[in-house]
Amino acid sequence: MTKEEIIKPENLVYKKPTLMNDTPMHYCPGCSHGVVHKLIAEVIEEMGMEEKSIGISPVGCAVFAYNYLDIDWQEAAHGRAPALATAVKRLWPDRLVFTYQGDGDLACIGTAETIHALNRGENITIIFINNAIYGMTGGQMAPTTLVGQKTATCPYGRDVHLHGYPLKMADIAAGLEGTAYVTRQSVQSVPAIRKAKKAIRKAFENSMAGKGSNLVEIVSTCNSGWKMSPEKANQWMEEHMFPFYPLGDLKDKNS
Ligand SMILES: Cc1ncc(C[n+]2csc(CCOP(=O)(O)OP(=O)(O)O)c2C)c(N)n1
Ligand code: SF4
Repeated sequence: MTKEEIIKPENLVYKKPTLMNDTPMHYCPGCSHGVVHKLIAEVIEEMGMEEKSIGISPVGCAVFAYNYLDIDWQEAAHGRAPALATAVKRLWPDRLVFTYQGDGDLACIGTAETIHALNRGENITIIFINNAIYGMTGGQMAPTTLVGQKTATCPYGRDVHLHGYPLKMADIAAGLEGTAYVTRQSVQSVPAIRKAKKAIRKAFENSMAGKGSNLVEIVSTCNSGWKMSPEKANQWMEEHMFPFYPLGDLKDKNS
């Protein structure tokens, strides 16, 4: 195939979303965050919402999400993204408003904000990156750390007698009256990435249609925090995370 044929639109198999700018990402190679950013950018473009999307960025490794996607952003204090998203969506009901949060941000310091925003049925989407650890601060135990999983603050593994059980936030969300769509996805393979993208699209469409709150959990890796190579981290996630956090839709009010 000649170069001219390769760049024909009908032969194009990969294109960087125009919403993703050229700022080099600070994420570790192999991290799930970059893949999810790309999916969000693609969905916003496909929905034609480039000028009407507002992301609420967290505290955690994704704190700089606003540097990579050329949409409007508001930075929230640690854990408060769903409260801020509530205000933004109520002020601008015609905007696509989503939060982007890690498990420390969403399921620890921000548990109350998350549960109450979802329960109120705010027309927002929460993108929840569950990598079972505090990535940014050096790999401490998170509420979602698996039983037996070793972290900087539980070097002998999470012990239920000392630390309690991992929180299944999507299961909690699915039981709340205000949620329209709750799903658990992953991005470690091409089929998984495609499914995750469809889930993000459905959640964003629900938000715009005023159907209630949407939670898209992405079971993810933190290869640096887990002290594994990216490949080993994906394998570990499939073997250990997926049995405890099974993938698929937990709730879809429209189906
Ligand atoms: C009020 C407050 N408490 C604690 C911190 C320290 N802190 C920064 S990021 C973080 C946890 C991040 O973990 P997570 O949300 O899982 O995101 P990840 O880095 O893994 O993507 C903590 C505790 C802070 N910045 N502000
Ligand atoms: S520390 Fe973990 S979550 Fe943070 S960028 Fe690196 S791999 Fe990703």
